[in-house]
Amino acid sequence: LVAAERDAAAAAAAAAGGGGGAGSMASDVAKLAELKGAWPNNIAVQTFDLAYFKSLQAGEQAGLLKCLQSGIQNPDSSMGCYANQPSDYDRFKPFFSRALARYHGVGEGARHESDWSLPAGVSYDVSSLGLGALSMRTRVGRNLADFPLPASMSRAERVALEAKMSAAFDVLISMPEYGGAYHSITPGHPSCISEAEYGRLVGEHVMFKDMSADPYLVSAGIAADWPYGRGVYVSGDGGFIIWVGEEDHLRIMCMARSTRVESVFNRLKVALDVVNGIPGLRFAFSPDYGNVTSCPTNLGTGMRSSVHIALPSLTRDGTDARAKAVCRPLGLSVRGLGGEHTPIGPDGTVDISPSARFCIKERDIIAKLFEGLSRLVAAERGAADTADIAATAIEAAMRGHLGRKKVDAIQAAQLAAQSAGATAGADAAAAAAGAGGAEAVATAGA
Ligand code: ADP
Ligand code: DAR
Repeated sequence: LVAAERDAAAAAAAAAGGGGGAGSMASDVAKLAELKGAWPNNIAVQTFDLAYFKSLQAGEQAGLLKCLQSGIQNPDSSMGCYANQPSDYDRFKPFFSRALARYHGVGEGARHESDWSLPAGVSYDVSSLGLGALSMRTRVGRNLADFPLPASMSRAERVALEAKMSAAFDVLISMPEYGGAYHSITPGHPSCISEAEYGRLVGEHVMFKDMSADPYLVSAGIAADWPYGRGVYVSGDGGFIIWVGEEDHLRIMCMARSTRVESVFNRLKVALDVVNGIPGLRFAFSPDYGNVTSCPTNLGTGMRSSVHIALPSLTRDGTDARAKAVCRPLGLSVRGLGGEHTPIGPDGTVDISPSARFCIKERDIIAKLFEGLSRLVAAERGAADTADIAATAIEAAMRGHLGRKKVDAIQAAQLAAQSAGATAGADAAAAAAGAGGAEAVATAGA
């Protein structure tokens, strides 16, 4: 079937006419047919329909394939596509409505509705979960209606958008409750910062990392012209931040250490109303899809609300695998300390946020985050107890087998190994106990 689809696809693309475009379209369409059998989790590849493609005029065919470049060039993609124009979700509705339904688990005709109004008197205070203040962040992606989306902007358009936003930031900077400054990384921009300053802001999670290192964004065209047209506005107190020129034209966010999950959410709503009211700014919005974003995963609210939380027991093996296994059924995503596609922190700190963005109300994202955290904290505590139980069982087995003096020697060896930075696991202890210890550990471990 794949071979037949590939041939039919190549014929269809070639029939699309045009010069090199037909060749590249033919190869894209053939590649999509080839990937379909091997990459079941690539939603764009699985949603691409040859009959629909053939029904489009050549220019539309090229436009649709442009949206799928990231998924074609990176088969391991989960979504595999990005909109290139604010109108693409309607322009290619037969494709995007199906891709959205698959990713977000909603009906193909689903319509998004926003609502930021938290229930009166509700506070999502993590101190009720036995936690102290956590680093919290709520961000929304927004795009200006009068520019192409980042995947199809020219350098001139990226620089023009930055200039338009620089003027908008002057309004914020003039307001005492905001103040702050804009920091550009566009060479020659009057507010251009040094490499060192850029690195510092990235390290503080205030500025976004180098997009030209992200293969998905590069393939989509979103990282093109890096670093032109990119920068960040930071309020005087550092808690209100607006990225310019990342995956969306704007990423508008509030960040703070707090025990109340809704703290950054509420502040963001107020600030967003101010930004929405700045003259000359008109945001891409669809009556069906809500706030228009580059990636279909962010469509609707464009919101990701996250906390950084240390999960030393669930990440005891140095990976986020167990944390992800707990979080997935809770509707939570796990990212690394530096955000998407980065490792977990050395102390097991991970970035936890609800996965849902589309056909969910903003207020419900916050509720999901708090509910998910309460279950995640219980799982972390359970894992800690299990770890203790395992350690206790191993120790008891060793004592029974080896006697107290020998076990004390083993624990001393473990502590020495830990302080030396070695992996002081049971096998290190067993090594210290000699052959008999290894058997005792193995028995207990079982
Ligand atoms: P986005 O959230 O915009 O999709 P990323 O996941 O890549 O993008 O995160 C962007 C930056 O925001 C990263 O530096 C990440 O560490 C930081 N970040 C995300 N959530 C938090 C948080 N709760 N506290 C501090 N920094 C955060
Ligand atoms: N690599 C893309 C990421 C999709 C979700 N993350 C975003 N939009 N930053 C994929 O399709 O897997």
